[in-house]
Amino acid sequence: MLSSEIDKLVKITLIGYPATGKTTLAKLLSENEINQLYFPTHGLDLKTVKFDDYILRVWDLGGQSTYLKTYSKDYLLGSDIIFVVTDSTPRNVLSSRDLINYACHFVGKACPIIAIANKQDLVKSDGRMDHKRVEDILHIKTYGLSAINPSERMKLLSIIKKELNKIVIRRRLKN
Ligand SMILES: Nc1nc2c(ncn2[C@@H]2O[C@H](COP(=O)(O)OP(=O)(O)O)[C@@H](O)[C@H]2O)c(=O)[nH]1
Ligand SMILES: [Mg+2]
Repeated sequence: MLSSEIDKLVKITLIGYPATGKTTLAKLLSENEINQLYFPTHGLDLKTVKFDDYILRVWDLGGQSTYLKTYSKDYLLGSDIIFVVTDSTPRNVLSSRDLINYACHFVGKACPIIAIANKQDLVKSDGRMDHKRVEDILHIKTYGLSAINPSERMKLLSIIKKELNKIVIRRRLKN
């Protein structure tokens, strides 16, 4: 691989408890059709997505916390963006704080950790929190999303795009 191609390779890492929507989010980025059946991810699922002239490598680890504890070093290190995915229920949002602290401990300031308050389509029907409330609790930048809705793909890409410029600057400063 040419060094100019490596410059354009971006590692996006998804973490979050089971069934929060990580795999759906990865599919939203990489596919047009989204299957709403729930198949728990075992081990690691890697997806590659071309965006502008970047190659996004999306790492979707099985949500079982044992996986994260076992593989966190290989999994989290070298990430350019870490998305912490929550299902926006109060309980899950509160638990996700531990994951954020854990990820922070590993990557420090080297990589942005961004929360996705997923399943926003259910906010009105079952008392889930909107993204602002989630952000107040998590104290990191939080975006609301409904990963099952294919029309949200552009929103997700624009979230990523905002970070891509910063990634390029961070890499230049490092070299
Ligand atoms: N209503 C709703 N369901 C969602 C959303 N995102 C994911 N799901 C559903 O939640 C379940 C778990 O999703 P999945 O992506 O497999 O979760 P993962 O374990 O974090 O990878 C599936 O049935 C998805 O269809 C969303 O934005 N809204
Ligand atoms: Mg999964």
